[in-house]
Amino acid sequence: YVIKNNERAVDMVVQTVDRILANRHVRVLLVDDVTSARKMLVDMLQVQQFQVFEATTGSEALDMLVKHPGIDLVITDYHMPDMDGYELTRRIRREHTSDKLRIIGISSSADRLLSASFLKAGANDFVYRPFVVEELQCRIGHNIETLTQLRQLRLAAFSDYLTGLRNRRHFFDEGPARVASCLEHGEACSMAMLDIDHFKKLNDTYGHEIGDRVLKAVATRLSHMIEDTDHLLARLGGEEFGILLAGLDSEAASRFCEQVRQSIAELHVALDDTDLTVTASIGVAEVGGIENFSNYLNAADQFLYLAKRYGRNRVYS
Ligand code: GH3
Ligand code: MG
Ligand code: MG
Ligand code: MG
Repeated sequence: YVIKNNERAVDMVVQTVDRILANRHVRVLLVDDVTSARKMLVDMLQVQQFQVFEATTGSEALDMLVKHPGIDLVITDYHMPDMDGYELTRRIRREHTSDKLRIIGISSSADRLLSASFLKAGANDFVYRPFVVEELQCRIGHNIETLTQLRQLRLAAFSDYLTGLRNRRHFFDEGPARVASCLEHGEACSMAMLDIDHFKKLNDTYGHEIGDRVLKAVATRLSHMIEDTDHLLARLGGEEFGILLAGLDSEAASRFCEQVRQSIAELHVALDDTDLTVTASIGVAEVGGIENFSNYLNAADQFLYLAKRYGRNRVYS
């Protein structure tokens, strides 16, 4: 019985230590015009290993958020000389939604309506001074936990489960802005669509599990090839992948895709008794004009169809 209790105590210590270690990645901006009040909170947050940033006014806080884009949590006082805590909260919320940045209001005012006003302005939580340290720590902890969960959900929603690549949703979410940015800067941009050749046959011959392994190997190879570039890669579905080639005109994009094609043809997926190889066909279309994003993908798909028709294992543009 005693041993059991000890185990539980050890578990709790381990959990607390894990949580505090995780805090080292959390950036907190503390906004308060009173130095002593700020100092007390800074000490508390630093003991918990948070990365702490400080601002003495609302405008300084807004500047900080621009300078340090990774801030996760803002803790702001209500009474401040240039702009009050509500106004700061409202202004932060114009740029930062609550799934990306949490805000906790704090005040020593006796006005009991303050908390509702803060929450209405967009704060996630509010605490009156003098506060119980443990309560504030819990509220901070819950806000960080919510943020982490939202991030995990967002990541899962935009990732392909099998390959770990970005998925179709991400491609369509992110792609149009990338195209627009290329065109704005007077750069070219191309769309490539890649499809593994005779994949159904591979599945039929070796089974779905081996098929999955091949898909993962192709995905890994593709993501290595676009590493350190501005290209956007996603698994669009099945054995089809999309690559938005930022800055590349049709000719340069075709050259790049030719390297991709060769690299996939050189891939060996080890089975028990043999090595498996695959080939892929790629359609490439330069993007431009006022067409919408799915039209670009359709254009690439039409070239892909021709690449298949002319014998597969080739790039067609
Ligand atoms: P083509 O050369 O013309 O592209 O022929 P194909 O056989 O590759 O094309 P088809 O579209 O007929 O077949 C695609 C196959 O991909 C059918 C489907 O079973 C398989 N597939 C789709 N998603 C997955 C997956 O997640 N895992 C596995 N193992 N197979 C998948
Ligand atoms: Mg104040
Ligand atoms: Mg296909
Ligand atoms: Mg195919």
